[in-house]
Amino acid sequence: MEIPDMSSLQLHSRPEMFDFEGISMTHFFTDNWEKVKNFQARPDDILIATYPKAGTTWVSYILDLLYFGKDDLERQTSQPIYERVPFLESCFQDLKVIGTEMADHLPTSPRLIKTHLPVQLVPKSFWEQNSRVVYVGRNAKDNAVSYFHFDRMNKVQPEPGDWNNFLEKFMKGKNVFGPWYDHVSGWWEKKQTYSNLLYLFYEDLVEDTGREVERLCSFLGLSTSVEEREKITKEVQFDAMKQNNMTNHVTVPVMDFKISPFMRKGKVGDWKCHFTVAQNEEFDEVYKEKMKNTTVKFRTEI
Ligand code: PPS
Repeated sequence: MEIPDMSSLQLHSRPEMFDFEGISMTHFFTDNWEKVKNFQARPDDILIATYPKAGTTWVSYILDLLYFGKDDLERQTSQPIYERVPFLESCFQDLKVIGTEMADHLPTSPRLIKTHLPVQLVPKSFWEQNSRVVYVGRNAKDNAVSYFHFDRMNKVQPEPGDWNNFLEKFMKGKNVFGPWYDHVSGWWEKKQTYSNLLYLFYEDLVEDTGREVERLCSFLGLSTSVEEREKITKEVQFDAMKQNNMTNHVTVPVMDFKISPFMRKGKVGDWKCHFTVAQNEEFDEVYKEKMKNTTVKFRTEI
């Protein structure tokens, strides 16, 4: 695999966040907006939608193995997952990563496409084409911890500050891709009227990956054999994906693994190692208020 030349990438400073249609964003996700907005989805596309750090890579890899795992060894050994599953709104010109172009040039079908957009910003052709959508949600506390470590190590994300600072921002919804609360509840609402949407939970995937793989197969209408499903379930376990250079993101030049690995812990409940008692109490208060109008429920431990 070709590693992009970094010499031209302007990384003297982290990107600024600004308000974009009511959502905090950096220019990396808005520079290509006209093309994103007018993206032509296809009826057999599968959109993998998540708030950042909720299990995107995990579900992307599961879907990739379900569709392309058996027949294409070359794909599995030489193409990192972020090339197989383009990140629709991303636009890193210097890295030659432009999500819409990568999606348009995918040679295989169905196309698997990743997005972190809140539901109201998803290109309308996905709804018009009745494309299938797999949403993954993760409890807010673990999601916040994972996002904090990601912002520390990923040089194209805004500086997170210290943990307390980051958590304050998270509670105010001032993270790239906006408030976690609105993201998970907006997509949950969508599910009530759009039947081609499967809403998965990271905690369920950790609890019983095989069961969730089966759930995915049934949603997608795949008749994958039990043996094949068991094989895939093994291949997508945290330790296997952490060892696998096609899924662990070691090839991403803007990530500093000396600060934190991409495949960090993969646990439910790691928030307990980060939240103080006071932070937890404040977080619970804010959570109650922000989530009072939605029925979606998360587990912070299993
Ligand atoms: S991103 O950057 O938004 O695409 O990140 P994303 O892939 O959504 O989330 C990364 C977190 O998911 C964890 N992960 C897993 N956990 C358990 N099992 C498997 N197989 C797995 N694969 C990825 C990854 O470790 C990140 O969570 P943390 O809590 O930081 O470890």
